[in-house]
Amino acid sequence: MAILRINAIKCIEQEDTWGDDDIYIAVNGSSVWGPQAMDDEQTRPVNVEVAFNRSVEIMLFEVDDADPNDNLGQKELRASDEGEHHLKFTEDDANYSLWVTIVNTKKTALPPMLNRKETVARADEKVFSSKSDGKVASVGGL
Ligand SMILES: [Ca+2]
Ligand SMILES: [Ca+2]
Ligand SMILES: [Ca+2]
Repeated sequence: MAILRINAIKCIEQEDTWGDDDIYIAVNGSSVWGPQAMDDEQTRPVNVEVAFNRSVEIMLFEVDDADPNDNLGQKELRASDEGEHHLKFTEDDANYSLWVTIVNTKKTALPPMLNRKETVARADEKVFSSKSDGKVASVGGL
């Protein structure tokens, strides 16, 4: 399993001609943030986390009353895409940036101390086995 962490959103250029955009973020088909008013050059913290399995789809929408909501684009990330990503949403002549982080929970499931102990134990094993190999070799040499 992995976690998608949506850190922040920035509007470089909004979609609506008049007034602020009303932006919401959908992950795997469900709205997870917004709608929030966004103006040109405005950045907002998002701080939303969504758990997923193999892949995750992120979509950005701009809410309109009179006509259907505008789809500003969609991005897909996989559980293996660990780390930070800068996603661009530029459909409908809009320009938005999203900063997200993918965390693979399989690799971070063990506490750091436990990981360190395991590494030390493996290193000791190597030293021991190479020593015994040496003994066997010297015995064989005699
Ligand atoms: Ca619109
Ligand atoms: Ca609108
Ligand atoms: Ca529209």
